[in-house]
Amino acid sequence: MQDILERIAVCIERGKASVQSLYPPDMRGQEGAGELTERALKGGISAQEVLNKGLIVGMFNIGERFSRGEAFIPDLLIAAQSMNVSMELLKPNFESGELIHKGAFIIGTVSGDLHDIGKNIVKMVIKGAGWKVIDLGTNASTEKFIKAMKQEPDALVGMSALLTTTMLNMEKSVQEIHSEYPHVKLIIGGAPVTDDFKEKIGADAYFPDPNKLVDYLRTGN
Ligand code: B1M
Repeated sequence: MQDILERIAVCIERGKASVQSLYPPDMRGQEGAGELTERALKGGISAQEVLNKGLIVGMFNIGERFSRGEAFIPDLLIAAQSMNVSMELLKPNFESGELIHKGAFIIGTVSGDLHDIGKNIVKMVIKGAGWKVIDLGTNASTEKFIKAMKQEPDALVGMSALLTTTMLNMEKSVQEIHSEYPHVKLIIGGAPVTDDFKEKIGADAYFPDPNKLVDYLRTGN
């Protein structure tokens, strides 16, 4: 079964979404991320394990190759497409949560940032934990967050950033929102974000992964 998770990771890394995908040519006719994800779930591997040991590993690997100049933007894009195919299949396992909402959670990727895979995973897990999620998408400006907050005054607000450059926009959004709405809980995350950064910009909480965020939502600390 370990083997199937490794194969999923390779499919994500190489952008092999399904058996029909023509790319990459050396994998033509082989099962892709979609078929392998379905098979892993049917074989009893949990959605969480498929996510952590298959999808996220594949994405990490393509990111490393991109850093070394061995992969390029189109490679990242087809990896992201394959990831989305698998995530759609995992979704029902995460979102089978309760119908009564525990509260509202506004989430968006900050201004200037187009990365949404991590944000979408966080959204999926929080929804599964019984929260109503208002998704502002990517490139979400401070104004967009504030507009959503006016519609959901009791909501917690989550921001994701994947670029060191857009962390500066996150800082700006956190400070602008907190100066006008000091009571609103602002939660931040994303690969380059740290606890020190949270302290520096005055956000209320930082979580490296959605599960820790869900613990916080459940327990309040
Ligand atoms: Co880009 N990219 N990218 N990219 N990309 C990174 C982030 C990079 C690290 C790659 C690299 O150099 N190794 C690098 C950033 C370097 C830096 O800033 N220091 C980078 C760059 C440079 C860029 C461009 C500038 C490239 C260019 O144009 N020259 C460009 C920027 C575009 C823009 O945003 N304005 C760009 C573009 C893209 C694509 C569009 C091609 C594509 C995104 C597609 C999409 O998202 N729909 C893409 C991708 C796929 C990546 C990598 C390979 C993968 C990102 C990802 O999805 N990771 C990435 C390299 C990497 O991360 N290894 C890279 C998987 C995801 C599950 O993890 O998002 O961290 P993550 O989310 C995690 C946690 O962080 C946490 O939970 C998630 C699940 O565990 N989390 C939260 C996230 N948000 C949270 C919020 C919370 C709590 C937890 O509370 C609210």
